[in-house]
Amino acid sequence: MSSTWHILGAGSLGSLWACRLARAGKAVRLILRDGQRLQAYQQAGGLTLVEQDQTRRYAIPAETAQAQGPIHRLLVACKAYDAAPAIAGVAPRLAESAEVLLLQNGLGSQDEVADLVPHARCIFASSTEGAFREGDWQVRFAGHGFNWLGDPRNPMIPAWFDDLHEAGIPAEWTVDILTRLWRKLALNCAINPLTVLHDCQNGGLLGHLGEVQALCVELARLLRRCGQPQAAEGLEEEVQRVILATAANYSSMYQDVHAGRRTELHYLLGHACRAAGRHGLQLPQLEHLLQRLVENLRARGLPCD
Ligand code: NAD
Ligand code: KPL
Repeated sequence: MSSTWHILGAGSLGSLWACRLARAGKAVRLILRDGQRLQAYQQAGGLTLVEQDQTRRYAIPAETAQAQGPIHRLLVACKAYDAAPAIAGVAPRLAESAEVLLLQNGLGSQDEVADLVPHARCIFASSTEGAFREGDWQVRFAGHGFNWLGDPRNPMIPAWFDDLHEAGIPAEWTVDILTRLWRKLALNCAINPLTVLHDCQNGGLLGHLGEVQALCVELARLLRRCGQPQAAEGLEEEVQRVILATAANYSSMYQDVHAGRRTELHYLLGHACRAAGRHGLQLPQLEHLLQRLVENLRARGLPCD
């Protein structure tokens, strides 16, 4: 079986993973959107990683989804709303025993992907690392963090897991990946939409702690109803800790909105509200938050799904 890492989505996180794996001598191939992007990439001569004051270019080979050859190991690093359409483009190339690592934030996109490639093993990741694009094919490693990986259907650690340590990618295998993803989703639901609505940095929410607290109460009820009691434990305290620790930062949703980009709302607050609906749970604060956010995005001319 080939040990090449195919990377679908050469944006911020995909480039960060690609450069670190390539730097460690692992075989990496980027899968780019189309021939035009491939040509632009080839002209740039590779991906550039900026880390503190060090800048280095990696001439990682690239192709489009239409290239020939089986894919055994695929890292999907698109936004949550792009993951399923992107995987549909490479699905015919996925080998029978392929492993697909999904880096998307939130919940819902992982199941959309798994439904499209039932023969592949889908591994979910929850990442607290931070990276952003400084320009085309150039990414800055902005925040050290951690990656939890797991497969809700199979607790066996993948054979390639040590590649991550060798590449300096901090990661741990967990059998509770869904708990991790639900917890992060709850944190994002309690913080991100309010930063958009109040037009503030995370620390600005210290002036709206009543609203934050009411959301945390409902989110904890939802987590317990969804069979995630551990993810509900001490949620409000952690939300307050994150607000304080990231007081000077703008949330990822705030940054998306202010850059005129589509948000991942559907896989965050949208997912929470749909899950509540399925369980017949009334969560008026969360519902109202979703409604206000949708109106806000619509008024800005941004997609609200
Ligand atoms: P990004 O927008 O920087 O990169 C996504 C890339 O996927 C883009 O280059 C886009 O062109 C590409 N893409 C989309 N559809 C494609 C297709 N069909 N074929 C090939 N390429 C395609 O996004 P990102 O910031 O790297 O985020 C990726 C995921 O990781 C998101 O779910 C995000 O929430 C999560 N995440 C990001 C960070 C971070 O710091 N950037 C941290 C934690 C989690
Ligand atoms: O993950 C975040 C984000 O901005 O997306 C934090 C900092 C936790 C805020 O929800």
